[in-house]
Amino acid sequence: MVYNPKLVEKKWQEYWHKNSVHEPSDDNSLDKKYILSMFPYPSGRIHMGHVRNYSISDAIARHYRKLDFNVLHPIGWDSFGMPAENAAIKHKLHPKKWTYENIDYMRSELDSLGLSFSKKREFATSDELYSKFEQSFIIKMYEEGLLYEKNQNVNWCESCHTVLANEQVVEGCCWRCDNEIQIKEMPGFYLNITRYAKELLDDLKLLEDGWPKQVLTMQENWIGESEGLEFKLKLDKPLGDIDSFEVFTTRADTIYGVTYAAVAPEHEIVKFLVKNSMLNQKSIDAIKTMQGVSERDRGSADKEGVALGIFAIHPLTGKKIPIWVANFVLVGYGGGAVMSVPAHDERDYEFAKKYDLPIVEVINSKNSDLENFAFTDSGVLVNSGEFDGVKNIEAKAKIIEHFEKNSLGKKVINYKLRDWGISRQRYWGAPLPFVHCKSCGIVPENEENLPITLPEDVEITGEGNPLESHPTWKHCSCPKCGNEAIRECDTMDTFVQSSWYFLRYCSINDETLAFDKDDVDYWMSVDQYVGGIEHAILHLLYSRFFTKALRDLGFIKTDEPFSNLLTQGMVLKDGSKMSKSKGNTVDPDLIIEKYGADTARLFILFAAPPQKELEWNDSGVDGAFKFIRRLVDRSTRATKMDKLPSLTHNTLPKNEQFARKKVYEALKKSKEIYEGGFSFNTLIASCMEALNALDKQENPLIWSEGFFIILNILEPITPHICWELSDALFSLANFKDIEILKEVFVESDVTLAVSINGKRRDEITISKDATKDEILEASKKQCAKWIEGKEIVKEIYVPNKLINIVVK
Ligand code: ANZ
Ligand code: ZN
Repeated sequence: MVYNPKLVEKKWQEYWHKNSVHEPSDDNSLDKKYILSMFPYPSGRIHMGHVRNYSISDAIARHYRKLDFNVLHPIGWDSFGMPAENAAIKHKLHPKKWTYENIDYMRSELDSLGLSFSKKREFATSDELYSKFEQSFIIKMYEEGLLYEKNQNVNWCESCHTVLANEQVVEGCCWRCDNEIQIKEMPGFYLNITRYAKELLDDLKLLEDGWPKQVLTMQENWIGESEGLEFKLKLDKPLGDIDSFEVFTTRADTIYGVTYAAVAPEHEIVKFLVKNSMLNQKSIDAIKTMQGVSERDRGSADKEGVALGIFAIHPLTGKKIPIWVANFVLVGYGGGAVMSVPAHDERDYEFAKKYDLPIVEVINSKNSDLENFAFTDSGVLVNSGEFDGVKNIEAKAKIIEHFEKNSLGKKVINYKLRDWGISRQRYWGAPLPFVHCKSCGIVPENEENLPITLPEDVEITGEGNPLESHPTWKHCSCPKCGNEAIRECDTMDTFVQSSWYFLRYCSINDETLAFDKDDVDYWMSVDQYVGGIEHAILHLLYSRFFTKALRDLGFIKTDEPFSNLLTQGMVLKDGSKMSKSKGNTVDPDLIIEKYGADTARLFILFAAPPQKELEWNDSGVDGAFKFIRRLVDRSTRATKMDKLPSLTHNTLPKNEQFARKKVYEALKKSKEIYEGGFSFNTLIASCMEALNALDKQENPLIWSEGFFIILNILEPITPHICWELSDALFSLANFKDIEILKEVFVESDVTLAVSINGKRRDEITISKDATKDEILEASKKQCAKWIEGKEIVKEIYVPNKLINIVVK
């Protein structure tokens, strides 16, 4: 039999498609599994990372179908985003045309891999229908105060005329034109993700068993909860209406060590001083420079500051402390100001040394060396009034209590998480469904006008927002008062679309509803999500937020979208990540053309555990192909039958028992790996061992059974050839759960070590049922040459272990 993957694969892909083999049932009483891989961005062609991602999720989906679950394994396209506009600029292609042509091409590539997607549910997020539902959610969120508009500092590229995401700023410059970015205050829409900070953090516990520890930790740190004291520092002389400012400290125990206060460059006090000409030009310039640095870069920059010439009153000692502006104080955290304790905080210490500010020790330790370092460990309080002598951990609680009792401040919990800015000055995105009216302000569009669609006649130059410069698009009438109004020209961040696509899959492309409530109830949450670790914070956090928000708006009941998460490792070649820019990519199409999809899938799943990096290896691909060819070749040695042959294990010859054991070991593994770890590589290795053991067998029944089971195990991995061979040998009766035969694993013989005078000489293998006398007899026979001519003094037998014969 020759192996011709092209013929076989095309045949079965057509068969699956024609017979809707992979479409889930709409019977919502069946046990379900929702298996999802992160949907692709239609960049043009699939790459090996896609092959890996979808081979993993496909194997899992096929496995659960075999166990009779109702399986949903959908696919769609994350199709809004900047590359489409860049293609428009570079190749003069319309983003829409570029995107949908890419989708068509990539769909055919995915088809050629034989992936068992539930295709009736496919959609692209740039479809107008998808925007319609998304815009309606966004309006509901706006009405609930979950979405709001505000002015905030953003990264701005003057030459590209657009806001950039933090990820698009490379060393302070625009990733596209290399122009230095500016920090600019601009209006934008923000989703109130911080309202969910606590729940997002607490619910990570629900994911402990299903998500990689690393991802949980990254989310925990990103949300960044910290408990501390919030209080007001009074100014010694008020500045207009400002008579105090708020600070937040996690170290209330160090309060007596405060020697100065520091505010953010954007703080209202600074604004007041500038506005009222209370600072000299040099100070103003220095503050401007600080403001021009992005928050992320401020953390690593040298400590910079300016004395403001004003003072605050220490809340416990009543002493005057100078107020500085410092570059490391962030405006959006706590009150945007800090009480500075140089003796016990590294940043404050560095700053105090630089500007010659006093350093007062309040936590005592033999190990401290305040001449050279801040002391940040624990100890006992000194110079701290009534709290002297108290251990600092206890003092923290006591001082907070003191503040609360005297109404000076309160215990609070702060989060690092910021609200999610979703406005993008881009064309190829979902329009934000709002208008700006002179008399009514921001007004959401009427539901019946949705979707607000993009105009197709645009000129995309890379300069400015094409929606802004379109001659007519933005002019509209106010949904509230009917007067002339201007449409919001920003579009939504594409992460908004990927925050709920998994809900849309639950119903089949409904024209009137985003999704059916009952369907979502049935399918959610996703039982197994598969995707790259690079989404650990962005997409995986946004989706958790969106799910909770939609739940609270009454659309769904789900608390967490993804019960289990597998983060697949990268595909490398020559030690570095496969990427176009490095020129080390391997084109999946060429591999499929040369070897077939089954080989590509087998190699990808065999080369490494799915969570680990995978090094591309041409000879490994060749090896995978040869294994399949061998499988095809050996299939002739099995007898055609439509169920497992019945064999009586303990009457079979030893070698046949051994071969059966290898086959059933692989079967056992095939059940175990899906329960945890997904180590396809070890499963495939077990199949290879089983085939090796079968190779030495003559009995066609042993072959039939072995083949029946191996094809069953490999179907999720190399589906085409397994369907082909199964069809020929077993009439497709094969792909269901197979019971593990226990008797195959029962050992009928034991092996025992035999010693003479305590020295190990040999071993015997004997039936488990042998008596002590039979065992001793066999031992003496086997070790005759050490016993001959000697007198046996003693015979020792330790059951299941050893025999010792003492001679003289
Ligand atoms: C005094 C102090 C003494 C502090 C000490 C630390 C050690 P988390 O919440 O863990 O990040 N802080 C407060 N608001 C800030 C802001 N807007 N920008 C920059 N830093 C700010 O840490 C909170 C600590 O970071 C606070 O506790 C404050 O410094 C500083 F020995 O107050 B601490
Ligand atoms: Zn109006």
